[in-house]
Amino acid sequence: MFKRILVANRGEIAVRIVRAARELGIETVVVYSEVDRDTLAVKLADKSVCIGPAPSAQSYLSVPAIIGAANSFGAQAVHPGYGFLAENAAFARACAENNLVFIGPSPEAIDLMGDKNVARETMKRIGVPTVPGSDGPLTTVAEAARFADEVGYPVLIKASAGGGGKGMREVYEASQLEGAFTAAKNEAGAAFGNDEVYLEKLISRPRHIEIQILADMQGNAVHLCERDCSIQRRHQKLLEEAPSPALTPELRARMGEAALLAVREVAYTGAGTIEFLLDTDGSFYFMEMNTRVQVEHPVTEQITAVDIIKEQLRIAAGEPISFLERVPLAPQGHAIEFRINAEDPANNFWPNPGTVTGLTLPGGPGVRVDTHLYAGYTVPPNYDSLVAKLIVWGSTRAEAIARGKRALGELGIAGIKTTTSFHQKVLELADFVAGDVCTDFIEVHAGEL
Ligand code: MV4
Repeated sequence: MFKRILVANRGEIAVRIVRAARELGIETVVVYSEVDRDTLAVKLADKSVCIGPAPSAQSYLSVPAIIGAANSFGAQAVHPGYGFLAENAAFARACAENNLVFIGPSPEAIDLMGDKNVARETMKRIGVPTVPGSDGPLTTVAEAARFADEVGYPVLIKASAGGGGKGMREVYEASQLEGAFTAAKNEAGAAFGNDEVYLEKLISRPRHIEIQILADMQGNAVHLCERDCSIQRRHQKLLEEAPSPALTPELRARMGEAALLAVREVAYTGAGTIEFLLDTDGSFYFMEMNTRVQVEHPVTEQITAVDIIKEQLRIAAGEPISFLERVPLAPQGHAIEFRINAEDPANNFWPNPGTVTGLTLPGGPGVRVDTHLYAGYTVPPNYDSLVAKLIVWGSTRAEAIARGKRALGELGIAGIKTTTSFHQKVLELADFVAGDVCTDFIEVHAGEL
């Protein structure tokens, strides 16, 4: 096992990684930018080093600064967390070239899954269900029109370098196709430096169901059930739950097996997530694969009693998955995560950084708070607005909802506006309580939220 690792991230995930490492007897070095000098991760880590000014490009995205810090502090490995360099194959390669273990999959796996069209074609080839659409990238409007006629409108034009909703265009009839095709290519070219696009039939009112997987270097690959992440706003997840109210044990087994097919095909190691679209008729289709630990990993931890970050550290150090005797895992109870962002829901979720003048955290049975906040901490304006994750667990979904209402009521973050009140409203909606949720939930219920 590693003696010392470098944590190349900030905020709640940096705290989460420091905690998991400490419990495994691993020392941590946390890097920070000048505005993050007083963050909780810096206080909790064994060592810390300032790697640059606030702008991410000069700090958390600076490969030389991070590699340099890891080498000068004698770290054996680097944990990238999520965001920043977590899915950057060049960074993974730079770590390897500097004798540092990148805590994540191979650069090849990152590159393969980073190209959404190559990922889709790979899944098609190995028999993972994919949405009917084009065979590879679209080069001309005529080709796009042919595939659109073949699968039937409405269709979705997607950017190969996209993901997370960027560079997508919905097309409802043939007359719109040329304009949408050209716009999607221009947007993708401008945003990613790669204007390649492909086409899929539009699945209307899907659920976003993602399967968590872990794979070690001994060839063991397991899935840890699903998360339902359908409640999103502008492709930003707000609330996630596990298991999904829409899955039966049979559907869970089929989606889990599909996810493991993908894992084996790319010789994946570490923690990963395969995202699916679940149609209202129970059909599911591959959407994307994320080659990082995700923000919402705690809901999976709560229903499987697996510490995903510790498993990542064990796998990266060459150890096998530690809970194989418990596989296959069945969900135990129900968990819901509420993303608490420093944003003002009354002002179009506009960021609301500032000093936390008072902090009251909820507790009691089935309540977990993953946060880097403390009373007196100042939330900087420079980074993502996530400041806390409130995760509740209940023996049933109804108990988890009741506990969520109770815990959200206890959560007190004075000095900044947060999304707490938004979540309290969601829990009051009959459609949510009934589990009747799909990706248009926020739009459909905008008037009540
Ligand atoms: C889709 C889709 C409907 N049909 N693909 C959104 C970002 C990226 N994960 C792919 N996404 C979608 N792909 C087909 N063929 C609908 C979405 C989508 C979505 C998916 C999951 C969660 C929220 C979403 C919000 C808007 C669109």
